[in-house]
Amino acid sequence: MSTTETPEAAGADAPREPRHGWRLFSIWIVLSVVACLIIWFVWYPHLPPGRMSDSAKNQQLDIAVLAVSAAPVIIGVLLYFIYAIVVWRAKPGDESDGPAIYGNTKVQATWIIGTTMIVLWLFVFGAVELAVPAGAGAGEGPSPIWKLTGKQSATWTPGANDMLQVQVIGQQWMWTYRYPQFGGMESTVLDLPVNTPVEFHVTSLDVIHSFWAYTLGVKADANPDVDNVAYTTAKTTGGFTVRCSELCGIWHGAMYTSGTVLSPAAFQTWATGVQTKEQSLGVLAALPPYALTYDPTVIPQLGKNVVQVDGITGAAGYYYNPSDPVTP
Ligand SMILES: [Cu+2]
Repeated sequence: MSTTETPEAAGADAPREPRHGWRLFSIWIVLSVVACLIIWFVWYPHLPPGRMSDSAKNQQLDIAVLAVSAAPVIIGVLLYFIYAIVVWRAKPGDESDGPAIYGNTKVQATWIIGTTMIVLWLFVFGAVELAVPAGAGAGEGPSPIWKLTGKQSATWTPGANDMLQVQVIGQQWMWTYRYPQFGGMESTVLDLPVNTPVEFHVTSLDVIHSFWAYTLGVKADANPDVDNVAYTTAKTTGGFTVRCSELCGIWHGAMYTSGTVLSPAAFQTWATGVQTKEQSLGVLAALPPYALTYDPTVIPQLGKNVVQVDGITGAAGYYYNPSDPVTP
């Protein structure tokens, strides 16, 4: 406006102010719909952690749903920002203040209702997605609230819907997997049967680690003296990697192992094969009895050897008392 005009005159002459709210809303709804469609149909199938297990599949769904929930919010913020810069930019030489804004009931109500709905939606969706898929592949501690359905059994046979129990033992800097249903045999690879409910019992022998079989969508803290339970059901066969996800010392980055999801029959062949081999080599007899946690400093076999080899007790980090009963 020129300096000679009064604001009233300018208002009378100027074209009617466009309906910014409706403009913004129309652009926002179009962009949001397009973004959500792209997220859902193009991005979602490629999102981590993939669909190798039921828990992985659920996590992929969660990420996709959260992305679809967040996109309209992000678009709304950026759109308003860009619109304000372009449309409401101050004219060159205009040093005046903008009109003062006082309480706007519409804006306030929209803000409170909108944010409340978003928070409630995230709460409900998050709670359901944690509870329904049996803890969503996360460690639930020694007594899980959300249990995966499956039959508890001392042995495991294919097709019987037996829950497979696998103990995951972390130590600096390796993972060991112990299968109590196969004589307590130990393996450095994590083989699992497909379409079988698996109950992981995660623990550690020394410092804190974290068992992260990321394409299986499983992540559970491995703490000494703690039995941390996590569930999953692998849905497709193939290889996967396990990493440690808790800084646990200088070789933390090298603390990873591999695993394979096999057909139930192939898994049984593998597991019984390892069991037989470890039995004949005397490995099973040398291992401590299967337990939910271990204190490596008081494993009798270990202590006994130290005593025999070194002729000492209470040294080298072991406090095994040689008069304690030894049950190999
Ligand atoms: Cu570690």
